[in-house]
Amino acid sequence: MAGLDIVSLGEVMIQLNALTPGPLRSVYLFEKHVAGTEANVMVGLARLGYRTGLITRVGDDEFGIAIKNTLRGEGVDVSRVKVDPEGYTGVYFVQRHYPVPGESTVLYYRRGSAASKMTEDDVDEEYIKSSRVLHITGITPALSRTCRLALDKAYRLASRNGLTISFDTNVRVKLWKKPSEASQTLSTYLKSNIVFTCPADLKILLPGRSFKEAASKVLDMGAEVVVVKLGGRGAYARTKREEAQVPAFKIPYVEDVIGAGDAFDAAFLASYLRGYGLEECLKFGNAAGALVVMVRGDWEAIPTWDTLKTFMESMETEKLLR
Ligand code: KDG
Repeated sequence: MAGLDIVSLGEVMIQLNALTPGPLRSVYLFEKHVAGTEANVMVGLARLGYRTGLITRVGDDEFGIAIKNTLRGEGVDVSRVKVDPEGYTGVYFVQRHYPVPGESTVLYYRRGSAASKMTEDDVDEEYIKSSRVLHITGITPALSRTCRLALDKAYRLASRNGLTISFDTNVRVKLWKKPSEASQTLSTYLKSNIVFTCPADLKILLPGRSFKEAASKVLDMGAEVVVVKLGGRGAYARTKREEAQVPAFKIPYVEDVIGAGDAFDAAFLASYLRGYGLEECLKFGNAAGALVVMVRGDWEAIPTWDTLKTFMESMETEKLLR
């Protein structure tokens, strides 16, 4: 099997994104996208020159075909995307700019989906071993008990075979019975090598601390790098030796913020693996996130290195003109 750089495991869905802002009850037109946090990151890293692969299950339906074709078309290895003859592909809707301007909310139709039926048998050691990095998120263990076991197996195999593990906390409160269930389950993964998170997730996972205090606690738990995404306020990262914080790029409008965090992860990881310093990695992450929030869809606007450069140079020029 050809070697991979980064492998991931998680659900990919069909996203129906509202064409107009406002409450979904009064939205009449939707645009179809393929999306899912782990897939978004794998597409992003593929655009940035890495060989990526995804372990998942899709339904034996038109949406499953769309997902497989899209991932394959974006250069993600789909040899471990199983078509489940019994399951169906999950779907979710995106409501934009309502009730909070600039924010998006989701409505899921995914319980019992093909991906939620993944088991440990979906994860094989040869595939994990063929990669240098395992990227996982806090969404997969929220899908079902068998998904959690599958994720744990991937985590164990990655540790045993010396892969770098990257974990995005991605606490989706709608998928957990209560916040304490999320914090108990996800604490195991906080000792991954690279941890991506945000202040809202840290409040649930490590309550009663500022985000900087919580980041330092995550380092104590075993992480090597902790990255806190601050949305419109930029991003912060720290290791045992250094810390860095950079502001967000000032962009003219926000179309849909969903997927920005994944674009950030992809660009941060891509630059971190290339050996850039923390501050540079944060800037690349912010740039990728900024590009994604200006369009609907999670990954369509994730940049290549050339696009990143063009965008960042244009932002510099913009600053000089101000
Ligand atoms: O990060 C974006 C994801 O949250 C979105 O694509 C949907 O993967 C998704 C999920 O499970 O919420």
